[in-house]
Amino acid sequence: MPETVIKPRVKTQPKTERPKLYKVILVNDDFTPREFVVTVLKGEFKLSEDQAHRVMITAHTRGVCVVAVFTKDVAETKATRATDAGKAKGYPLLFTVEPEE
Ligand code: NFA
Repeated sequence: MPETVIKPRVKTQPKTERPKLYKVILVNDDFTPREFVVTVLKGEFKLSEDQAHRVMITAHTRGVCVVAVFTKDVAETKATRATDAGKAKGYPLLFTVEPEE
């Protein structure tokens, strides 16, 4: 009687493409009012009052703070809109974008 040959089933991992993520960074300055920074963080990044205040204070004391990560397009759009909100009021408020490691 011929022996039974068991064929190993090798599972191939389905490849899921993950988009690169980009950090939006809040940069401190000496002129933009704290409350305005909080308002922009809540409006543009949908942070709660609490989260927005923490991010603002972190940037204020350390110089910069990561606000959130997004795909490239979304990060750039939000950083630009948030920076423009400050510009419209004559503030030097700045949000930058950098790739995540
Ligand atoms: N440093 C600003 C102030 O004391 C507040 C601020 C925080 C501005 C974070 C920009 C970013 N009014």
